[in-house]
Amino acid sequence: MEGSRVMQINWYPGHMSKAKRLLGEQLSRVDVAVELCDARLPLSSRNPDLDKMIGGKCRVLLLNKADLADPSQTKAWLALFSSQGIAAAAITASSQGHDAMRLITNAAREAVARAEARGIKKTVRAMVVGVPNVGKSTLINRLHGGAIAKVGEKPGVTRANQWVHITPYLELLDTPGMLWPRLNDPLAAKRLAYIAAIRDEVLDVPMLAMSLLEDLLTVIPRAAQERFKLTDPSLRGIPLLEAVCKGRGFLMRFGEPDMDRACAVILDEYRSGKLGRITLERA
Ligand SMILES: Nc1nc2c(ncn2[C@@H]2O[C@H](COP(=O)(O)OP(=O)(O)OP(=O)(O)O)[C@@H](O)[C@H]2O)c(=O)[nH]1
Ligand SMILES: [Mg+2]
Repeated sequence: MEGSRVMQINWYPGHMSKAKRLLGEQLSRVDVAVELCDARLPLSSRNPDLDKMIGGKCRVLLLNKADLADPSQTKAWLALFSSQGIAAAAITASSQGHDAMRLITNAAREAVARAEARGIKKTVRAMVVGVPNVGKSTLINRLHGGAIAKVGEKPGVTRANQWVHITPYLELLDTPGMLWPRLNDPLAAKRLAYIAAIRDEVLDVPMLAMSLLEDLLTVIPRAAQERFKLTDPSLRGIPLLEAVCKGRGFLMRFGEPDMDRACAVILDEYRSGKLGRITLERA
């Protein structure tokens, strides 16, 4: 561990390239593309290629996990997307789905009307895409009204495409989470790791936790100092982690700091919202 600046993310996602090929194929067959991003990272958790891949198709953007993001920042992001002509809404898929449903229905309105003009009652097909762990399957379960798609707090839970009937006239396609060339951007990659869009197993966890805590000390200094019982806000690197161990009592048998425990707690408490509602990217 030499400091967050040199953190390497070794990420060889075997099923990702297959997912990308399937995404392209499926996009040509659906009426609407539903893009989920994480409301805490509205920039880094979006796919820069999706515009190209979707072409002229209807699309909606859902900023999920809004319950974990700063509401005023979410509002600012929505205003920005609206000014760019993107139909977007902030949602908390784990507790409600009607805003998502409204947006999807709206996006499909023209296709439905065209079919109706030909005397056909159309079944709208929409595909749900986004980075791993953003809540795609959770949203589908919410709209379906039951646990039809597997969800989990780790990335890479959904391994294959799955069509789910929401109503007789709406079907949603659940897809495996995709990481895209964002990983070429080390800052975006690091932030995606903070929100567990990248598996911890392929990461240098101590480096990641240290870097997250350093970022939190910049974004929410008081809350972070309080939560981790830090008395010297200028600490960085290993001494910072040691201070967390001391402050929170993460000590081993002979009093040495339990660094692994401190790292796990830093990541877990940020991810579960215990430090408050924090948006890491400003609109
Ligand atoms: N706090 C919060 N947690 C959520 C929300 N939506 C989903 N989650 C949680 O996020 C985790 C990932 O959810 P999934 O639905 O499996 O995510 P996914 O996008 O399908 O992930 P992959 O299939 O791995 O690509 C689960 O632990 C969910 O409970 C939300 O709106 N708020
Ligand atoms: Mg899934």
